[in-house]
Amino acid sequence: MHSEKERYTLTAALPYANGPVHIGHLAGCYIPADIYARYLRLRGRDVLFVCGSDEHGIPITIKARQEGVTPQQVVDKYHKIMGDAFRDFGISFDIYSRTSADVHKKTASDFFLNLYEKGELLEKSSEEFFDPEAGEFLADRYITGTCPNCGNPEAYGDQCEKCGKSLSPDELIDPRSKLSGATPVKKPTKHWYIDLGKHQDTWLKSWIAGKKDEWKPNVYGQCMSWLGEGENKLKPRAVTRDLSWGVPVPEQVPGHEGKVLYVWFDAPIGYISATKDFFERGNKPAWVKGENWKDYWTQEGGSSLIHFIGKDNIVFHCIIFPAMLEAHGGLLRPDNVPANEFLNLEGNKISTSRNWAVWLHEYLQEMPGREDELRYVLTSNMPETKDNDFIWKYDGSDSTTDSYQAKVNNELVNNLGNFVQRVLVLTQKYFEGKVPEASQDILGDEHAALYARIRDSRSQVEERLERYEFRAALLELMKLSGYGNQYMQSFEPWKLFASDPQKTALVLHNCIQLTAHLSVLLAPFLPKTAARLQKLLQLHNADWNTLDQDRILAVGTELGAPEHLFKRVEESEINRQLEKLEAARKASEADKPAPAAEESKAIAAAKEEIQFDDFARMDIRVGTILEAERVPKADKLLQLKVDTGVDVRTILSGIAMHYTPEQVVGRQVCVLINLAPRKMRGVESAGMILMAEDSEGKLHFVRPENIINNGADVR
Ligand code: B3M
Ligand code: ZN
Repeated sequence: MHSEKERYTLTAALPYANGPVHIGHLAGCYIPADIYARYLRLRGRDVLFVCGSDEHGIPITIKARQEGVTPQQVVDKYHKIMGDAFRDFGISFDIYSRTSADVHKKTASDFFLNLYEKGELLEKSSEEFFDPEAGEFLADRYITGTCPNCGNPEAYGDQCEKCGKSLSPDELIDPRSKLSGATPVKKPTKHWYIDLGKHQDTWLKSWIAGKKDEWKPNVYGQCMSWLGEGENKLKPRAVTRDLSWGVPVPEQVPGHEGKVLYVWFDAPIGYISATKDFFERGNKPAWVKGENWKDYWTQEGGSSLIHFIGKDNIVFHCIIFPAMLEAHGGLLRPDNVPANEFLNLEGNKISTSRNWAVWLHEYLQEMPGREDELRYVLTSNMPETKDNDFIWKYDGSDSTTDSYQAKVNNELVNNLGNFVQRVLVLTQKYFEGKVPEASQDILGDEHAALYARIRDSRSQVEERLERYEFRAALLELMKLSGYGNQYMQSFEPWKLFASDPQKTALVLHNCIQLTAHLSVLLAPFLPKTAARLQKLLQLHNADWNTLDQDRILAVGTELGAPEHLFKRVEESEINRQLEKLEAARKASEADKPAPAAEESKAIAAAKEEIQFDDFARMDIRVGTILEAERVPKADKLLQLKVDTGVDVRTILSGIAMHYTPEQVVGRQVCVLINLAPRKMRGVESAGMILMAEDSEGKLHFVRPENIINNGADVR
């Protein structure tokens, strides 16, 4: 999507320091940014990844009033909580700075002065609401009154939270100041504005139009919707406010008294100040090759600027901040802004006020050691192209295959963890834990196929990462792990060893090499797991070039003692999380009407009686779907590779109208394995997956209540 550059300035949105961070923040921008940063570093690119707390703005002062403390105390508290949570989840910022830092105040103030002196700012007077008792101008949020729409007596000057209507303070009936309770009066005041319309005409619109094929469609579309013509052209936008909490308007500017920079003016400059802060601290990691902030922000520095944000911040990063940078002169414009959509939680919008959230600092305490698990679940469900839902529990139903529980148990434990564990155990058992000797010739084509597959997966992962398709990249990697399981299963080294130790050596050798490749490919996504795995493999200082070799580990390398990379998540852990949400739901009155009762269905009459022997002739086993793909020209069929415990086999199943291939991989199912094979569409299908059909004709998998060993008998 972009030309390959050497230098990158990566930013992740500066979170407001008025509360802790939750899973929506993580999935929306911090995880994608971190995956990308880690990937680029592994590739040896010059990367600076910056973030920090956004510590100005009305939400902070409101929080301070609620808690009876100063704004500084509020931001100190949350700056620490957020910074710690990011660190614990392995979000590898090169700096986590803050906008109350001196370096930021100076940078933002100088930035404003630069624009002011260049004549880039318009000065305008307007009438704003003022509290005559407190002697302060009032932000819309500081004015309450009765909603003209629903009669709520506690509506805010910008919105009624009861009926959701957007308001202006003028519309409130009987408006009052939150500071003193006095009736606000209008008072003239002067502010500075950035002339967005001028930028739109001279370069902004054509610049954005040129990003049509490069930026995500949702981002490009939203930008274009702001850039109308005539009446709908961008209007001048105020960049100052009459407040005391914020970066003061510089003293050189006449009329600066009592005025601060608008929070959305100072916050994005925070990315630049964070960069300065980083260089001032002076402990530069090897991947940061530049010498000072200019290398990452000026046009001469030649860096590629990428903003990672959520969709609600698009206009600020794609229109307003670029206009500010342009007005300043000499600075970069963003190359890309891969904004994500929103993550919902259990079917509802994440809400701080209703406590409908999974808070990171709580998760860390309640599910310790499971940071990579959450990273995995959030990445594989990342709201890249549409809003997505986070669900805790796997109840066996279709709608819960993407749940936390299913993802951890069926994908991390059963696929990746299981493969690694088997590789280590068998190497220990047959070859004293050392990478066994491998002679090329015994396996012929099959041997080459494994390495070709590894190379192909690597280039797929790369391609997806370069295009910010993090879900797809992760899926590719998990498919490679599934392939590893299947490869091993097809040779059954635990049986093979007795008759052919040499071939067993080769099979295990190859599985170990595949594991080594996985350990590197995994590193951007699951950094802690990758580090643990590399330690077990004695793989030191691996980077992306390590993947150039087919055989990463030398024969004779001693592997660590087998361990489980992932722990199965227990019912009780999940229930605890659900109970917390239930409590939050009860605490907030905003209850939804109960869903309509299901219609009764026509149930088929019973079939004729049979004897137990008739039933006993059927050999039904529990198996796991390892791979799935659509069958060309057959709408209804999925071609599955299933590990039945007895073997790995191909089964065609008529479920393609109900499930996508991605949805079924990793699932446990029940399989009739002694059904006579049948050829369909030129493929032989050996067995049948058991499904239940509901009243709407939808198919559901029949499967054990808990994940159990493959090959278990169903009777
Ligand atoms: N603090 C809004 C947010 O947290 C804002 C982002 C600033 S990025 C410069 O969604
Ligand atoms: Zn209302």
